[in-house]
Amino acid sequence: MRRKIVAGNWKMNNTLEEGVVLAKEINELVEKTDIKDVNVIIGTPFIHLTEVNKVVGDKVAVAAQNCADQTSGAYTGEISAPMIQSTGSKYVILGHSERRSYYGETNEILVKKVNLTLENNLLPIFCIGEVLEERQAEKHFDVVKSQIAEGLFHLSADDFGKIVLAYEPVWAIGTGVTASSAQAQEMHAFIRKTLVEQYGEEVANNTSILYGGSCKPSNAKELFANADVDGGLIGGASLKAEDFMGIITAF
Ligand code: 3PY
Repeated sequence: MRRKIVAGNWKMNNTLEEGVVLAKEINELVEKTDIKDVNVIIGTPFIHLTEVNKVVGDKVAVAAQNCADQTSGAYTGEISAPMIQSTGSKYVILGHSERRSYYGETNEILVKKVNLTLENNLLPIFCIGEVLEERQAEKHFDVVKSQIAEGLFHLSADDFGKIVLAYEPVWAIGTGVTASSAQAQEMHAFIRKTLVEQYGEEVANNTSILYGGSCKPSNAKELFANADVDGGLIGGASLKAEDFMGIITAF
C-alpha cells in the first residue's frame, strides 16, 4: 500500500528561531488533529535540521532540501548525506527544479546524490517536471520520463521502493498557477505506467507520487482526489502552520 504524504518545502526561508517556532506550531497542530494515515514531512534549510528534529514528535519527519554529491572532504559550503543523517532527519528532497535550473543540477549529478542518500539510510523525495515551453511543444511526457529514467532507473527494485516522487510542473512553481486536477492526474498516471514498465505493478503501485506547484488549501482536495496523486510537495503554503494543516487535512 502506498503512503499518503504531505511534505513542506520551506526553500530559503526562516531564521533558525523562526523555523523552530513554525516547526513547533506544525507539530502541535498535527498532534491534536486526527490526520489518519497521512505522513507529514517538513523540508527545512540545513541550519534548522538539528533543532527542528528536537521539537517534532514521531508524527512529523524532517527533510533536507539537497545534499552534496560527495561524502566528505574539501568541498567548501557543501553538506553531505552522512551529515544530514546525523541530525536525525529522514528524507532529502533532490532534483527540485530550482536546483536543476539555478545550480546546474544534472541527472548525472542526481544519480550520485540519490545513491549517497540511500547509502546513508535517508529517503529521497525526487522531483521531476517540465518547463512551460516543453509542455507547449507537447514534450512533457518525454521530459518527465527521461528525468526518471536517467536519475533513478539504475536502482534495484528494492532501492526504488524507497523513493518518493514529486511531479512539479515548473510553470506552476511559485507562479500561483496550478496544474488542473486533470493535468496532474494525466501526468501521475503516465509516471505510474512508466514505473510499471520498468519495475512491475507491485513497485509502481507502492510508489507515492506527490504533486507540487502552487498547491494550497483551496485546491488540495481536488488534486488529492485523483487516483494517482498521493499527496503534495508544498512550497509557500508550508510556511504558515494553518495553511499547511489545511493541506494535510485535505485528503
Ligand atoms: C512550490 O509549490 O512552489 C514548490 O516548489 C514545492 O516544492
